[in-house]
Amino acid sequence: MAAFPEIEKISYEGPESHNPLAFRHYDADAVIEGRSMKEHLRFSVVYWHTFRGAGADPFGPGCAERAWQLEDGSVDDAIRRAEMAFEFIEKLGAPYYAFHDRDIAPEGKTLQETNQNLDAVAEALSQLQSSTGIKLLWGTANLFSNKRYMHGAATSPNADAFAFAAAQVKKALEITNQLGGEGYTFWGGREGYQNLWNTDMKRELDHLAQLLHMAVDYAKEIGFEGQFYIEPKPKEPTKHQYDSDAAACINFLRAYDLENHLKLNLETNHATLAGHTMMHEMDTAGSQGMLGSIDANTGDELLGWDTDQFPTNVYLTTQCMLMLLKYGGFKSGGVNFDAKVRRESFEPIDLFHAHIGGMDAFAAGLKIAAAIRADGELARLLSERYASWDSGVGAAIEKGEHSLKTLEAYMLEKGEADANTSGRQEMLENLINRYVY
Ligand code: XLS
Ligand code: NI
Ligand code: NI
Repeated sequence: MAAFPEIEKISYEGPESHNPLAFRHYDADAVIEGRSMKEHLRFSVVYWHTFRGAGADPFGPGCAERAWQLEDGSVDDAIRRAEMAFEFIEKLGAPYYAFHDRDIAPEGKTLQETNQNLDAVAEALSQLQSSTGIKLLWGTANLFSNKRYMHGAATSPNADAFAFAAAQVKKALEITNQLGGEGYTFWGGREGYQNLWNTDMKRELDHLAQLLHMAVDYAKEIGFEGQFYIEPKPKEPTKHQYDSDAAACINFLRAYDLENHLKLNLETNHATLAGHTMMHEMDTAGSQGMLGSIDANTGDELLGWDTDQFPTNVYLTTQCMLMLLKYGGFKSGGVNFDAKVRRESFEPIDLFHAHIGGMDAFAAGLKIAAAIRADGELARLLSERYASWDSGVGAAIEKGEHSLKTLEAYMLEKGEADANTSGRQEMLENLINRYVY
């Protein structure tokens, strides 16, 4: 059964188009900085929001109309849903998708039954992947919905919750590997705390690192060569999530000898919940060689939680693409729409509008970022600002030729530091707007 019989494949019609079901900027094969838009952006559709979400919020259940929600919870239902999911992704023209184990297949009465369900749906997904050419960007395990994880999974005080999580990660890795997944993500779920009186933070962090090491070891064992990611988020569901932002994650990975095995999967709304911009998070990760993938969405300035809205702000996507290009583009990750339509957008077609808008906003951001780079003015002004480091005392400090003593001698002789120059923030913001509109 087709879920979207009235929708044709979405095509590129150019910036002048008024067709809401066409791309105005995303021209998959157009080449920018030597790569096609498709290769730069590596768009991915998420199973959880798009094919499992129904728009529930804390005040009411979901009211979305979804052909694939008429379900009895059987494996057959899950397979029908998978077929509809692939119809959607194919018509949209996104090359990738991403899932949690529990998104794709129902839990059985036992772990064994659950794993069999996963095997059956994975078989169907594998066929759908080969008939459509759509690929798996990354897989992950849902270690937060089931009540056994109420206190966390890897960081639970209950060792059996850890053991169950380990079993789940093992199976999710096998399925991801079987489906040729290009990555595997760890988002902390309930790994954090609500109250320090009942929490042994150090012990919990040690356990989290142990689970990640087990995953790295098992990946080697089964020949999984995809990239592992850790996804920072500062709060929700716990008051304090351990993987709170890019800097905290990088510190954690280094402290536990994991920095060569995981990169970061950064999400816009998580960055803003942490009090950062996405640009900041991408620069933090990129400058440390840890920029892996991005979960593309946005928050609402007036709402304080993870609303996971689709990104439509071209200023934001320009910043993301500037950072991505600065660090050489994706090696394994992609622009993964970890985003959901709002509760009031309950019709199936809204899923197309949402994704088309997100893809176009990123494609426009890519074009603008490439234009900024080609022009070179921003880069020139930036290097000018640091010119004092290119020669004289600055260059010598950078080469390691100075100490506190020699710098004291230098300053005693010179008497006062050279005058500062203006930061020119307004001028630079105006400069960026020149390319944006
Ligand atoms: C939740 C996270 C989640 C991860 C995958 O806030 O963004 O969706 O991306 O577990
Ligand atoms: Ni996410
Ligand atoms: Ni999120």
